Amino acid sequence: MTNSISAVKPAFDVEEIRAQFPILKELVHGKPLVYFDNAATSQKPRRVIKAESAYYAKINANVHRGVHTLSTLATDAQEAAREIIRAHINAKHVHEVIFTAGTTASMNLAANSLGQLLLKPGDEVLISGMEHHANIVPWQLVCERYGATLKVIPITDTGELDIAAAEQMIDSSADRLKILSLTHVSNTLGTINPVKQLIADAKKRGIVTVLDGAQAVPHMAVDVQDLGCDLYAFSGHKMYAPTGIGVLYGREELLEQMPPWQGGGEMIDQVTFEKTTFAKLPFKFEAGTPHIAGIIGLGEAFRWMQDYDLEAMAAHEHALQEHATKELLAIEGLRIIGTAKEKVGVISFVIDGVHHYDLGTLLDQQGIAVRTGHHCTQPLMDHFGISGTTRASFAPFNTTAEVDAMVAATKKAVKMLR
Ligand code: 7TS
Repeated sequence: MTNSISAVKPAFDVEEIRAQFPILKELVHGKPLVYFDNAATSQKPRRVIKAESAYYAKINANVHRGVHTLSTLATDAQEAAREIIRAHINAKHVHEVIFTAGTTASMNLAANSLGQLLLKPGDEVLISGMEHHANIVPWQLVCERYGATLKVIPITDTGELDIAAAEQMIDSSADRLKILSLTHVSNTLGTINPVKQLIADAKKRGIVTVLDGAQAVPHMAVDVQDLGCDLYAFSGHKMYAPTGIGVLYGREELLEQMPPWQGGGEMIDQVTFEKTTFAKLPFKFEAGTPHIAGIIGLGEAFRWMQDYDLEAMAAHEHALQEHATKELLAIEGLRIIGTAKEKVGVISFVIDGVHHYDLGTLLDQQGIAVRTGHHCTQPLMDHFGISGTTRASFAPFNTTAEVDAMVAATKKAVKMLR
């Protein structure tokens, strides 16, 4: 059977895609915007902006509450979005898709609920040396609360997981290791981690597996059943959807066991002052009024992505990354941070004698938006002995000409700064 995800897609046409992003017509400092900060947040196609505003203009009402028409329409639109997301990530059940405020909120839910369910003094949680702070700090807080220890898989100088060390850590700590939580794709290095293999190893030992998919979902087809993970977190705003909305996917059997994290309306079955019983999945984990407009926008963003061949999009971004790598390396004293074999369209670099902040400021004056700094991966910066990088992160609407503009502007900036 062909569904909207597997159907044949039109050939990849960057100009056709660009035309759908209104912000690309904006000027910055009088120059056409070159937006290379997609890993921080992506731009939004017109369809997503329209879907969000249509909710407010036509069907605004709270969900799962009223019997009135607008509430029913809003509920239907929200739950239709949940089904689109389920199909896109190939979750088995629609109630395995939990709406959160974003990856950070998803990881806090995961850490707090799993901590309460699983951790006791002497237990261990395993992460890696390339994690975003959102996959470090929640575990630190929870480990401290339950007397558990946070362990870290080392990374190599190319910015890849040390797989032998990871396997050894998983194998040797047997009963103590309760949770493995890894980034699927590194936001700073672009590295695509071989998570499937590690998840399989962890599963054999009954270790619960969590993936931070913030940088994966925008760039590749993610199939949670194929990955075999227990939980999978991502943000809408990095995949063409609004800010303030994200997802925590969870395998039904585990979600059933996990205690709720936040309490309030919508997540209950019965409340008395003595005792509360909780709602069924997914509502047990969705306390309070959700970001309904954001959910509808997220559904539309997935629909938008499904109109294209995700592999063609990824190939385009990868080609930009390879072109940028080749051209930037011609600059004397420039070093790429993150040279893994398997990378998405993210390129981080440092230049001798040039501070990333100064470079970012000069690029901005040319209308070029890059991110500078530690990218919320301070331990990773420590590993490389640097304070930050300049990072360009690509989307399907970016072009080779834009990469050339960035390279030319970087060369000019280096002359000024050195
Ligand atoms: N995990 C990864 C891998 C991320 O890249 C980010 C955001 C987060 C978690 C947190 O996502 P949020 O939506 O909850 O904020 N990364 C970045 C970045 O690279 N630049 O700005 C935000």
